[in-house]
Amino acid sequence: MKKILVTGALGQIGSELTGKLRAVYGADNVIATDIRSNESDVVFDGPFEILDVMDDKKMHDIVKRNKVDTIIHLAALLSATAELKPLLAWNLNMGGLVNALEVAREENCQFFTPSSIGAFGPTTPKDHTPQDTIQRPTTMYGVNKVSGELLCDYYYHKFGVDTRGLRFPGLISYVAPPGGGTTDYAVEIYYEALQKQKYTSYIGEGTYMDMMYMPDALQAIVSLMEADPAKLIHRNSFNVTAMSFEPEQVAAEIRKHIPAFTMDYQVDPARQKIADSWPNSIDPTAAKEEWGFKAEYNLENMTVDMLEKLKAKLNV
Ligand code: VAH
Repeated sequence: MKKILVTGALGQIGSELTGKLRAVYGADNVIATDIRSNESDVVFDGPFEILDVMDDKKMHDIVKRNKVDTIIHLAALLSATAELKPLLAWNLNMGGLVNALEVAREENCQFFTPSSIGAFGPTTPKDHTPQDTIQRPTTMYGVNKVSGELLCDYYYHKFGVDTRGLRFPGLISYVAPPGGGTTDYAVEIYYEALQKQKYTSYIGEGTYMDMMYMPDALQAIVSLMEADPAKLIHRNSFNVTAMSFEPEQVAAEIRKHIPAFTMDYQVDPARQKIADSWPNSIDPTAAKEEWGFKAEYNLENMTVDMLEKLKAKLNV
C-alpha cells in the first residue's frame, strides 16, 4: 500500500483507521473521503474529499488524480439501520461496493472491504464458527456481507484484483461512536457507566457476541493488506475475533472500576432478533495461520483502556 483511498472515513472504523494509515504510510498518502465533512483530524490532518460512493465517476477521478494504488472501502449502512431500510441498504452497500471494485479493477488497485459476523445466520454452527461453513443470514446486512464476500472473490478470480477482507465482530471504540449497529450496546455501556453510573441494555442477558477493541481491528487490516499473497488460502473474508461476551460480563468488568455501576434491560426486539441470528463465537484459526492474526486486547485490558480514554474525552 503506498497511496490509499478510504471511503466512509468518518465512520466508526474510518475515524481511527485513517489516522493509523497516515502514521504508517504518511499523511499525504491517505486520501480520506466521506459523504459529509466534520471538524475531526481525519479532515484536517491530511487530504480529504467529499465522496458519495454511489458517484462512480467522482470516485474514479479521485483515484486517477491521486494515483491511488489501494482502496479501503468502508462506506456502508450497519445491521440495525439496514434492517429498517433494506432497499436503501442493498442499493448503497452493494452499489457502492460494485463502484469501488470497478474502480479498483480499472486502476489496478489493491482492495479491502470489511465483512462481519453478520454474514452468518441461524443455521450456521453457533460456537467456534468455522472459517468455511453455512452462510444463510436472515438480515439485509448479512445478505449484503455474504454477497460482498462472493463479489470480492469473483473480482479476484475473474479480473485478478487483489481483494482482501475481514469478518469483523462488534467493534468497540472511544473515538467515533458507532451508528446503527446491533453491537453498539458494548460501546454505549462504557459512556453511560461514566456519565450516569447505570446502563439499560437493549440486548438481553446471556446474548453472547464476538467483540474486538478497535486498535486490534486496525492492526488486523494493515497486517492483512501487507500479508504475502502467496500465503493466502482465503481472502474474502477472514474470521477475526478477540473475545466473546454477554452484557452481564462487560457490566461485571466495569463494576471492578465503578463499583456503583448498575445495569438493567429493555430488550429491543429488532436488534435482539439480529443478535440471536449471529454466532456466539467464531474461530479465527485461518487468519492466525495464513497471516499471523493476533489480538492484544481482551475484556479486562480493553475495559481499563476504554474507561481511561473516555474519562479524558468526556472530562469526567
Ligand atoms: C453491527 N457493528 O452491529 C456492526 C457489526 C458484527 C456487528 O457488523 O452491525
